[in-house]
Amino acid sequence: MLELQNEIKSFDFSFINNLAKNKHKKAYQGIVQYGTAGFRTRATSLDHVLFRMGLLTVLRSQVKKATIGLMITASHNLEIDNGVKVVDPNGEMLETSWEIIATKLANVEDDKVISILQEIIKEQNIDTSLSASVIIGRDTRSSSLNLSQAAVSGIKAMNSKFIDVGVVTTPQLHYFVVSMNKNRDYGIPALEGYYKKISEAYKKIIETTINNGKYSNKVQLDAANGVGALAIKELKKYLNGALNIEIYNSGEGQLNYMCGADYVKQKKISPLNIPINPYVKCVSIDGDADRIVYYYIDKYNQFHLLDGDRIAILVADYLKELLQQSHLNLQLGLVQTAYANGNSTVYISDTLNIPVACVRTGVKYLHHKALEFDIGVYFESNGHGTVVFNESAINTIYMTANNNSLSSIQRKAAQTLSYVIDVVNQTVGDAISDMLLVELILHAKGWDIVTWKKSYSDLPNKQVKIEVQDRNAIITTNEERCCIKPKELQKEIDKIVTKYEKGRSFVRSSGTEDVVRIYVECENDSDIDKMAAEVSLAVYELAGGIGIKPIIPESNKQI
Ligand code: 16G
Ligand code: ZN
Repeated sequence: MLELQNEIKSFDFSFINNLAKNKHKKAYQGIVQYGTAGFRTRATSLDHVLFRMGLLTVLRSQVKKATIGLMITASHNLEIDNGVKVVDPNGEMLETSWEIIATKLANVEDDKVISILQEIIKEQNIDTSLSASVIIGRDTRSSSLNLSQAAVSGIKAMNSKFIDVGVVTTPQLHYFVVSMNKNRDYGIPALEGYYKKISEAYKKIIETTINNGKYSNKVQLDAANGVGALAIKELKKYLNGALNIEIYNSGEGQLNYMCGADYVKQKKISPLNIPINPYVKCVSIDGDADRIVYYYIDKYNQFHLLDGDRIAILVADYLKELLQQSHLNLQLGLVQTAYANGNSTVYISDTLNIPVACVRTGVKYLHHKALEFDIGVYFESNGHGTVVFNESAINTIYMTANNNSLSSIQRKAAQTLSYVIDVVNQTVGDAISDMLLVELILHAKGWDIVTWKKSYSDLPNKQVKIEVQDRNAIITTNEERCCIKPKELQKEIDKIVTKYEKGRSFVRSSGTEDVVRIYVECENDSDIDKMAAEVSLAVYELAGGIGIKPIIPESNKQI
């Protein structure tokens, strides 16, 4: 069980000042920005940022009168990078107005740290005599331990209580924050509580549904040489063979290097070190285990990706089925971003008849939108996503499951839904719990991975990035689907897309790298490279591209 260390006292600003100017002084003079996934940059530039985030989370905890989380990870980035994100009391990402505060505090000179802290206290009207608590976790990067110590140094300097949970996945840290704040209604705030909750619910569903088809419970899992490998090894102990997970890239190689969910999704190829046999179900998760994609190769050695869009559809379709069987009138909805494949959106709205919303990139936007439904499924196509159930949906499901006056079919479907609630990590996308969710659905449907893939075909698509002088030169609207600055760029994009059947393209500045990202999709595979190059060239010329100028290939040639 987690235990809080360090008792609250009043702040000693001169002590904090001393730490800021000496032990945790700025080693990096560039600007760091709290982006979609917190601060993320070279690990060597982050010590002062972590110290200051330790200070800040204590204030945040006092404002929210709740436990706040601090996760040290750079997710799918290579080992050389690191990062930190703050987790708000309900497991959400830090509130936007505090991202600005965090950025300010992270960037001021060492001797200004105290005055900024005092400014925050005053502006936010913080009662600094209140008790505070912070939960801090880290991924397996070699830089993560020192960085977590810098954060602890900040937390201790503010005399706050804290729990250092050590090496955990990002979703586990979110789970801890929520279970600490919800008085255990959500789950027991310990790793054992996490594993038990998801594995027991999973086993219950598997036991009560019959695999009457092609389903195989074998999964080859690429753990990106990250923390997910440790977590899956642990999970296996709780699953007792209910799922046969073979783990690859479990830490012997370099973190996220030619492996992991992001690599597989972007390159559309298998990762290093995973046995390639036709039709074997494979899974890649990312370095902090909050993203997941499925894939297989066919007998012609062709690679087939089942990304976040497919997972969302599989999950939403299954939930709809259970809602129908249990006669529950709950509003189910799905949330995507502009990156979702056009055919997936058409399939959801036209074939599944499930309302689908589009929001801008970044988990917080998807999560927030999904909360508008009784049951909201959200996934980015990169494999980050989950399902959120509102309180009244949860109560209705439990009541139906236990209502003996209803038919056994109705009750059983509601019972299954109640187990699904426990398999899902509602606090944030969780590769491990998402895998269990996918597996239990495939099991219930009796599907192999090929059958799953057959429901619809993706439009050919491509993502590229262009380095620009200033990524803020690109401003978008309409959930990133339309570029309003530079002014002429959208007109150019519109001209290009009309040349291609089912053509669609958008550009946006990255929230995690100094680049502009470009997405293109169209009907014909042979057009995709050309289309991507044309949009890239337009971005390069109109948005201040640097480096090598994109070349438009003749049809069918690679860029
Ligand atoms: C971050 C986001 C992810 C988004 C990605 C986009 C969170 C926790 N993570 O990893 O949702 O897809 O950024 O990156 O919000 P980009 O802005 O560089 O394209
Ligand atoms: Zn991640």
